[in-house]
Amino acid sequence: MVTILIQNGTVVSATGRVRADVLIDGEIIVAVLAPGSALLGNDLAASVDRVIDATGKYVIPGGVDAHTHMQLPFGGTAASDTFETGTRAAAWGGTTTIVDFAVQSYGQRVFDGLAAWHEKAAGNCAIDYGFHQIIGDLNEDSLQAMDGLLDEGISSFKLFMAYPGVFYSDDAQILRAMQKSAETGLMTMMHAENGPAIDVLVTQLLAEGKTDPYYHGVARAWQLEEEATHRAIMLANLTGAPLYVVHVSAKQAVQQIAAARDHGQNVFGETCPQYLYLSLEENLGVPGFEGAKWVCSTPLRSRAEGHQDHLWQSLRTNDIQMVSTDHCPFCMKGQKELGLGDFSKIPNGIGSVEHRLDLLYQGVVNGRISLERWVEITATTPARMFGLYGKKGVIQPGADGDIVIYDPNGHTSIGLPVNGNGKTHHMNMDHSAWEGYEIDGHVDTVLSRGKVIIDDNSYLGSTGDGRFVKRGLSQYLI
Ligand code: DUC
Ligand code: ZN
Ligand code: ZN
Repeated sequence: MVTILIQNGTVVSATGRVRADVLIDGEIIVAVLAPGSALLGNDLAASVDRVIDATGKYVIPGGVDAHTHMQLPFGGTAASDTFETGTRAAAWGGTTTIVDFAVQSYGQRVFDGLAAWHEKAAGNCAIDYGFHQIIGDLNEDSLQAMDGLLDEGISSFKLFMAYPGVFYSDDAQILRAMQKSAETGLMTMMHAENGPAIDVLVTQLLAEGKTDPYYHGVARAWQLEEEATHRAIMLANLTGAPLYVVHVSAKQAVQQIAAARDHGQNVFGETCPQYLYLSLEENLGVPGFEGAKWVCSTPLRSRAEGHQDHLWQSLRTNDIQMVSTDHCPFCMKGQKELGLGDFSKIPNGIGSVEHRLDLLYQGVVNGRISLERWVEITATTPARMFGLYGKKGVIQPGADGDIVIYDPNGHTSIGLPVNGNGKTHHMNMDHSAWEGYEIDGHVDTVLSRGKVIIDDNSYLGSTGDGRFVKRGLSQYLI
């Protein structure tokens, strides 16, 4: 077994920062030592296989991105990152665990959908991965199958109040699923937008000749996110289900979540980097078809209305608990282009799995969140929220050796070509939603279960390094 000592760094956790050395034996962290400690001998550095000098750098738990969609069939095409390309890109950005969404499509049995997802991922991932279960056809058989999810290591399921005819669940179905959630402890994850109302607006806008990507944002109005979020919260209140609202973008939806939390309800909220930085006016609304790069749902919101500032603030005050990417990349060519002349046919999704840690670190530099909160919202809370904590999301003895060495004096130009191949990132996309973003920090070294997979701007891992991780129940529930 290889032993590694990470020396002279500042170990940052959700609760503080401390100068400490980290000892890894094989796949596991075995000690966090005061610098110079002789507890394990007078010259520990000489007795290990490798010493990594982290002087002047942060040593943080590997990122946990709890919302990705690798190779998701969607909008007449499929998300362009495979488990292989997407998890490798994640590793480049310091994420060492993803939780992807296994899909039960309409007419399919839950466990057939799950098996298909295992087949896509097994042997292909660069980092560890778990699954949530999308329930796309909520019938008696699905409800019964949900009883078996926890044994499969799946402690959460996602429902959609949007996308009628695809993934949509009506209120009666949601109520039944939430009763199951309350009974089993499985977390209900909700895509909270009023899909039937959105579809009316889409039809009307198209009939008026309003076909540009901008109108995607108009049709998916914040009122329809707030309304669905409120409805989901009330159904969760009635049933006692724990509720996690995904990809929150409207400040009014945040206010609904905050109010429910203030009343003591087990309600949690996630936002994504795109809702913190990008906007309806500056991105979705750029003239012509270019705005298609930023078509995602929920949509980017108006900066003039203050959603972005509100989201940053709610991250600081814990009205929103964590940040995932909703990584769902599509190329412009052949994919986003499906919606030329009809915004409703643009596949929904943005690719960010590689940039989450960097983009959120820029929030530290810009004074939006503290260093500790950065670790909390990108690693520790996602691990606790989805039953991975102890192994993931923390640097402590017994945890997996998933560690990022982050250089606050480094720099990352998201818009510059890497590896001389003209691409601006490692995701399998022909553009970047983040072109031109400059980050005052850099992911230097990434360890996944004790193996150095990124170092000195090189990828040193292998396809298949990543393993499926069975998850327990959320550690936020009493
Ligand atoms: N939103 C997206 O942007 N893409 C995939 C599914 C979703 O809900
Ligand atoms: Zn969604
Ligand atoms: Zn999603």
